[in-house]
Amino acid sequence: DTTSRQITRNWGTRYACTRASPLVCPNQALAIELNILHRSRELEGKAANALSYERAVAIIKSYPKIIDSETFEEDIVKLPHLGKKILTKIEEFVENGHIKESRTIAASERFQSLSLFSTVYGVGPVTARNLYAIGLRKIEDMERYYDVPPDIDSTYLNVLELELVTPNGKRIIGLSKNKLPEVSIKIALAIRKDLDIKIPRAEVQTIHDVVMRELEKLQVGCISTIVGGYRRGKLESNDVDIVISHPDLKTGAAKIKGLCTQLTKHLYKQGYVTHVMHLSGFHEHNALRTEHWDSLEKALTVFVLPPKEGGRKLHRRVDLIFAPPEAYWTAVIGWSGSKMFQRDLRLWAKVERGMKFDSSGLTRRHDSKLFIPRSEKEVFDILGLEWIDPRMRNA
Ligand code: DCP
Ligand code: MG
Repeated sequence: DTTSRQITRNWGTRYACTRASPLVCPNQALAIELNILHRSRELEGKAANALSYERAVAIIKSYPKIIDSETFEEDIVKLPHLGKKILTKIEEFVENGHIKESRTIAASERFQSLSLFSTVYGVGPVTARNLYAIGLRKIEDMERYYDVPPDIDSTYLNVLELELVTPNGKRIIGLSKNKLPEVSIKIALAIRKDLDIKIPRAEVQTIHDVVMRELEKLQVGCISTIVGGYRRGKLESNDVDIVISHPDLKTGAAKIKGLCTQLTKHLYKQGYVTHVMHLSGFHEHNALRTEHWDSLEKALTVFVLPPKEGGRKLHRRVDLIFAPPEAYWTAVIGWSGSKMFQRDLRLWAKVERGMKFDSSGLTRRHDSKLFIPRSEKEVFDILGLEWIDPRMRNA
């Protein structure tokens, strides 16, 4: 079938969006070692260097055979997109079963602290390095630094009404724009233990069903796709990502406009949404995810399901992304990931096709002509790309 042909044939191509990349690859241990080098460069702010390692990891993920001394000489050294330095690291792994630099870095206090800090939602490499520089090392240090209350339900943030109720009952109203990222970090720290617990597929579906059931009360006939890692086949997710639209190309855009805020408020009133990290169209701060922020309406929320008998309620991160009908399929692709797959999709569109791709649409560069794809497959067709199944987009 298409997928197995892609796996055996396309692994050496330049763009991640032309390769089939399974969730787990035959060289997983090597990918993990190289990823440590990628992460450390990223955390240290060495963007170009980080990207070459990230690309190397992506290439390894699509290589279908075990890399040993034979396949290394046969295939890997001939890859035009792997630099000398990285080839040496791969060779070292083939010979010794590990990469010395990766082990040293993984064991270092600095890498461990920076990695830990950046697992907190809203903390990027720059903030992580700043926290380290002023002497913070552990999550507990961060909790003290950000003055996080022990109980999440006592920090209550309602971005919709722009007020924060602190544990001692103080209400801060009218938070300034540049304070919001800090509040998001506070919330993320407060619910960190919940966020560390991954979300199984069944619960992802339940959350999706609740969201769509509630949305139906506000606007009938909307359509949706669960995207993100779930769509790529991950058994457990860190958050739930849902792309929502209306199928009517004529009247749908008007129906979608403002619906994101409306739904978020509704879910909040129903007790499903407890906190809002970011709501676009309300507060345009770009501090959380600076890369490739599209122009779609979205709500990044904290969500709770009513606890099962004897269970406790778990806070989950749920992202709701609203696309106008003409941008539904590009939004579905853009939010399905992986990050590298998307990056190369944009690059492919630009370099090979003279087009601009992002979640909010597909346009021709020279005259900005907008394409209106009717399906996900059509986006691939317009871009001149072979169809890649979402479960094979784990570059
Ligand atoms: N995305 C992107 N570029 C970014 C951030 C996100 O292209 N800088 C897209 C691709 C991701 C999708 O959005 O797959 C959802 O982002 P998540 O952070 O939720 O990542 P995943 O859903 O892939 O994994 P998980 O949520 O399990 O960590
Ligand atoms: Mg996700």
